[in-house]
Amino acid sequence: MKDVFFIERDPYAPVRHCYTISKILYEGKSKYQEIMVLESPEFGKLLVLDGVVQLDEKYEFLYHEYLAHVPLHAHPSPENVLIIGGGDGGTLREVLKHSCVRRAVLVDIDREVIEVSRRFFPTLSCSFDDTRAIVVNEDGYRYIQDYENEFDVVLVDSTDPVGFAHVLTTEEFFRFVHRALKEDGILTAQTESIHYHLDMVVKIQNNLKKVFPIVDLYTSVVPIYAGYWWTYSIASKKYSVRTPRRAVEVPTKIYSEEMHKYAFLPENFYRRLLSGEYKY
Ligand code: AG3
Repeated sequence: MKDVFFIERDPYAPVRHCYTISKILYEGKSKYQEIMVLESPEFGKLLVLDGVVQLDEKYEFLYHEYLAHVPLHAHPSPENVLIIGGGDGGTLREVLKHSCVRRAVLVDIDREVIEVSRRFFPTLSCSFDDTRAIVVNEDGYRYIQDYENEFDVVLVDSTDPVGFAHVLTTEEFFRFVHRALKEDGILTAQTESIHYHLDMVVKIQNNLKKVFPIVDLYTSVVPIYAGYWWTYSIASKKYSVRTPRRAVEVPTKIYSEEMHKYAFLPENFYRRLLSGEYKY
């Protein structure tokens, strides 16, 4: 049999990842985007939205564990969590590992992503039926505007900032999040890579700094995202975020108290990065 290849259409990366594919499991078009599920011999199933690989079964933990567990452990008792995007359920799965979480609301604009994930990605969508989960199919940017002093932690698990996801990186959006968070709340958003998207990272960090008193940046390496050195912007109203505030009791593959601390960039390098001194 001849090899079949899938070439990713990443909107911002200067390279194109090319995957060997053993099967196309699903191809469809929702109201918002093209959705594909591919089978790869190396990575397991891939979820592809508008030509961009969002996750693979093999390495998804490297992203979801960092996105969820860093802010959730920086908070002393997160009970009420909001996830914007994340329709595959991977972030929700990690959030609900915390027994202190009483309610996790997942707001994804695209119901079809959730349906596809339930059908093809059981290890990610496994928490949708948890009694603490509430799924809302709405625009997250719209949804959050109705809340004030409501959530302990907000997580933005969005696609790249193009099209409908772009507003989720603006100062206006961060002001809505700030209002929706309790007085000691924490926000984390996935914010692209250091290598290929540094301008974007700096812009988002500056937008956050206009709104939140404590802003920081942590990273993990995600082999399937072009740019690899992936960033998460974290903004906090009250708590410092560089060390966990609670014992790590959740089962994880990579996240630990030690990895939490090492995920943050050294202070001096972080400052150089944001000031534009780090250039290549
Ligand atoms: N959301 C962030 C994916 C960003 C991928 N971008 C890229 N490869 N250029 C992932 C959704 C998983 N819950």
